[in-house]
Amino acid sequence: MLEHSLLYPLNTETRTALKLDGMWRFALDWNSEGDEKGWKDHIPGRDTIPVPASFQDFYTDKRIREFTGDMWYETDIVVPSFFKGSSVFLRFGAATHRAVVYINGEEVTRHEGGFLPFLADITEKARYGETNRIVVKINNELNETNIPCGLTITLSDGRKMVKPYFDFYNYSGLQRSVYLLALPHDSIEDIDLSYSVSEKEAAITYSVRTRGSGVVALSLSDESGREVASADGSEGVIHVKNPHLWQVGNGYLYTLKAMLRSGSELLDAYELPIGIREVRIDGENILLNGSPVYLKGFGKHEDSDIVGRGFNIGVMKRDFELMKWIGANSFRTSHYPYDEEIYRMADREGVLIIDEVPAVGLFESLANFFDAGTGKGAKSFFSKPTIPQLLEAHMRALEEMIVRDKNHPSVIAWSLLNEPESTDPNSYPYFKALFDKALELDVQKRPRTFAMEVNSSPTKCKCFQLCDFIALNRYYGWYILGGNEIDEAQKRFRAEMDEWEALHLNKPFIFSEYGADTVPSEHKLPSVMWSQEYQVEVLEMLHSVFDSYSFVKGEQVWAFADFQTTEGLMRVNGNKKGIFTRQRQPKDAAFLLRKRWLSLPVDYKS
Ligand code: BDP
Repeated sequence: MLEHSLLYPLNTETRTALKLDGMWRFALDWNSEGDEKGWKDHIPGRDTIPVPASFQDFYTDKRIREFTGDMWYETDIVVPSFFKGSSVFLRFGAATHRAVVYINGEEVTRHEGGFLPFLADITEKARYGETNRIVVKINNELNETNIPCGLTITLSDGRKMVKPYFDFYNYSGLQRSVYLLALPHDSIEDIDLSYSVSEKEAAITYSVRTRGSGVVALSLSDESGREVASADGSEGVIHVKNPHLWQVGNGYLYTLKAMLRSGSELLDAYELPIGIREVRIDGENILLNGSPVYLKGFGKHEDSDIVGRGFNIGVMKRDFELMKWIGANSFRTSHYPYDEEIYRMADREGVLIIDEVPAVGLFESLANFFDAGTGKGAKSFFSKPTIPQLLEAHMRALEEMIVRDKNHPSVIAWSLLNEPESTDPNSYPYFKALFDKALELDVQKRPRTFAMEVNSSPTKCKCFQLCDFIALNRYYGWYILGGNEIDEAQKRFRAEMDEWEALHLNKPFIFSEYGADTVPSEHKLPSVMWSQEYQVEVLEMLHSVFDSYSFVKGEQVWAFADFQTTEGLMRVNGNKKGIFTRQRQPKDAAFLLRKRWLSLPVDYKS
């Protein structure tokens, strides 16, 4: 069990959540001297930087943008005197990739993993009614003992540099909000919910974990604020007559208020927006409330101009508007769990999420996205001596993700890895441990999968049997037989699909990635690779293949928008497979997808 509660920070009758976002002091530790020189007490220099944001894209000096190593953040906060008597925490939405937190020069916590929240308990160390100095040391190096995987090399001038085994820029820093929290000592720590629904009645099985003393009471209200059910005790079942179900495109939310009481005294109160819905796989179908759904949507990134991977509330809103416009109903949080606000928005909008743990780059290659397709990178990744340590970090991230995200109705499935070397004979035990863990942790028993690259074929992949549904990343017409060979690509693709069909897996398949790089300025008739015309042609070809196989139950094109990657021969200032530009304007392919997706029924192929 995780040390602290990961409930989303809220203000309630009993809780205070203060956002500490804004300009923080900032220093890069070029000579790795911060520890020795006591930067935990005060960092040098006068530079300031926004939180939340990636640090990289503000600066005009390339050495700063590419900085690899320790970076230090500092801010001074007054901890209100009325917080005394509460349990007081700092809550970091994410610190990429690892952090050590100090208050008034004393270490309060450290955390490994750059995409999930963690808390620092400062109850004992905070000075109430006085100014407190918060210093955070963040390190953004990549290695093979933490996810995502990569290398950190040292250049001849002594500077460090990352070599990601993955295709997105190593944005880092305090990329999500930081909160100061005051919680009651007797408090609600976690809530688990599972649903069984019919049109007439829903049964919500609940369990509330608490800290300290008190008795639990629950109240459920509908969107108009009317109480529809209540319950007492930390475990039980709530029945709702004629429930308003949470549906695709119609994210109806009830509010579950959990209270902890001692006699007439309210010790703690927490409000959780919940959607009453059931997700299940039945044969080749993905069922939501018993009805089949065909997934239409995207693989995405948290990525935008200037703030990089920093949470950007305006970009979030625009992305959801574009998803509605184009007729999408789903996305995968490739290749890491996103900011919590994004799930809350998906809950309200009725958008389905495949939630992915940051396990990318489990395939040794300096350009995983390319070598993976050719098989060149296959070096028996799962036989490395670092594997036990990596698995530990992976399992912990998986636990943090499930604990954080399990109550979002939008989350319908877990993706446990992206494009790992699942052809390695040693991969199976590693995968099995993850699949078992996800099932054990999630009371809703959501379907599990991993996104498979092209080597993970029916004959070579050692792990696909573990998946509840199969998620394929396929680049026929791009990495495989592009341009004038597009017809060959189609034949090769159909041959692969025939092989999958012959296995009679009786499981749904989705395409979790497919697409082609497209530079928005390029137009050419007849088409050439990289032009807008070619992107449209590739998508049309691939869709015709999807449409020929009844067990294909979803398509999530790569990618929603163009995004930043490490520079290199394969990338034109980033990955250009976006259906939208990085500024969120449509390429021609967006109109093709809009036409297709608005006309495909939700239960297409059922
Ligand atoms: C896949 C990866 C994704 C890449 C994409 C690509 O899962 O991260 O960005 O291919 O090559 O290999 O565009």
